[in-house]
Amino acid sequence: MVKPWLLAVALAGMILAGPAFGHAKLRSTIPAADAQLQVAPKSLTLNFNEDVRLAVLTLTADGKDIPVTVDRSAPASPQVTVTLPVLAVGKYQVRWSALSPDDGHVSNGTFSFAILGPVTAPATPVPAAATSR
Ligand SMILES: [Cu+2]
Repeated sequence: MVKPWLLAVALAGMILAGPAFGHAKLRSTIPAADAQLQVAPKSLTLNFNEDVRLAVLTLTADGKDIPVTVDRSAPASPQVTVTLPVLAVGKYQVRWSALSPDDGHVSNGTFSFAILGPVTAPATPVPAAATSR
């Protein structure tokens, strides 16, 4: 007779061993989901639990699509970063879809973040040589 706790341990072990069989899971993002930002982010980073190829990434603000370029030829990686255009104050929704090259599975999800402002132009560091006194 198998003791219930032993079964639970065995199940937990199977779940922990899961990544080899599972779909790519989004672990974290920069900016984080539901972040309230003072400054517009210049890029968006998605961290997954395994190598992925980003298939789709759409950014919408108030129902309007913000064009974002996804490099689909980039090598599979657990971390994917896309460059963002200059973003205004507002609420943004990110919709992503990622392919796991290992098993061909696609996972997807959405998250949002907000830029509260004030939004200044992207801070471009002044080249040291250009500052004259
Ligand atoms: Cu899978």
